[in-house]
Amino acid sequence: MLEQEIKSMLLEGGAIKVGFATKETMAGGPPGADITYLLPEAQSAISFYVPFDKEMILKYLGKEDPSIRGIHEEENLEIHYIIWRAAQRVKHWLIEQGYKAISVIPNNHYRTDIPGWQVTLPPELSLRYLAVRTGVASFGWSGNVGTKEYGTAIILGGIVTDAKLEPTDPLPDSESFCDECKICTKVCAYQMFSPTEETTVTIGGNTFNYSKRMNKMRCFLTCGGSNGLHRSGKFSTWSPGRYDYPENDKEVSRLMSLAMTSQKKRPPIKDCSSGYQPASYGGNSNIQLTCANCQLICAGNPKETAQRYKTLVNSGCVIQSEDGSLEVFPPNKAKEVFESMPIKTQRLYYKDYKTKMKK
Ligand code: B12
Ligand code: SF4
Ligand code: SF4
Repeated sequence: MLEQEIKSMLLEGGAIKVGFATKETMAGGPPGADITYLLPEAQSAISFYVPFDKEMILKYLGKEDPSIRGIHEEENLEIHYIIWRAAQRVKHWLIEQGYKAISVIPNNHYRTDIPGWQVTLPPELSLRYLAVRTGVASFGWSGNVGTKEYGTAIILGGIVTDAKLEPTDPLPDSESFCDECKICTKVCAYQMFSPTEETTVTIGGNTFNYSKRMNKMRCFLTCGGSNGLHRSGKFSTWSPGRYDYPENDKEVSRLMSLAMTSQKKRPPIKDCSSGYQPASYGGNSNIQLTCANCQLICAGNPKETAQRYKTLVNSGCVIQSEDGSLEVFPPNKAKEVFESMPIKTQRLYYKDYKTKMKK
């Protein structure tokens, strides 16, 4: 059976769970659910995931040591390679069997044919929609998908093919890991997703809910590394940026041009990993991972999630030294160290963009 062969290959390649969708089970959803965008002849799609290491998550959230950021980044990139290699193996095998197949590039790849794609970030195929419709995972409030075993700390893979595969069902509500504790909303420095408002999508006759995206550029600013300080001032991501919280879309836009320009003038973060260059931006932009808090905070069970939250809020704030290396201090000490830096250096990480806007 095709499905069995595919499943075995993916599990052997590092996947934990595998599911299947068809054109029919993905029908009627948002454009991101269209499996024929990547392959017009597509009849089916395959979903799978690979989890993060649980011990590393605690070290990363707790900023146990400045070297952890680089180690996490390398783990993240390695998981993406595992996914890509597993997907490519299945793709090649399907082609050898006489089918057409395409592997979904797992991240940072958008539909650049859509005007304004740089802000709306439309996926070629939404791996989250595919995962929830196939029952590989279910939606968490954050919009990340996950399972009771791993929470949302999983990375997704996918393949589309013209082979006709038997679809699998979405997980029943009783199997959902998300109890809507909303801890994920408390750890996003710039509140990319709403703590109260919901988005509902219907895919293949099934309805799925997750939080409304407020403005994706809020994540771009924080997860992209321009800003790190949480609006509470009590902890930061791994980014040394310290900009005030943008209250509205206008402030987000202003901060986008200002903070991203300053970020380019900072030394690259100096640790064991130098980041990566996503193809959608023509390889001109180097990303070093500094956040993923909303994804990594959720362990899939309330006890471990609470432990991760406590670890993160007590993890301190990051400051960058002149040579690019990062140091971690308690929040008040970090402020003191920052304010003792030359004004020229401070301006790489903070500017009063709000007062300037009002004038
Ligand atoms: C675009 C994108 C982003 C964007 C926007 C995220 C979003 N929309 O929620 C940004 C840069 C902000 C982002 C951030 C992150 N991402 Co990201 N990202 C993606 C990407 C490419 C697509 C996301 C997606 O499914 N969008 C569709 C839906 C979910 O978004 P939506 O805005 O609600 O869609 C609405 C409309 O836009 C419209 N719509 C939907 N699709 C389309 C398509 C078109 C063409 C149009 C016009 C409209 C449209 O309909 C929806 C309902 O109104 C995927 C890779 C992939 N190919 O799937 C990774 C992915 C979702 N990212 C991932 C991760 C891990 C992250 C981060 C944690 C960052 C990090 N350090 O890794 C954060 C998490 C933020 C969060 N809480 O959601 C993982 C998530 C894993 C998981 N467990 O869920 C993915 C699946 C990558 C992977 N291979 O695992 N991401
Ligand atoms: S932290 Fe996890 S369980 Fe809690 S609301 Fe967010 S996604 Fe759901
Ligand atoms: S990755 Fe970080 S900045 Fe982006 S939505 Fe999640 S918590 Fe917010």
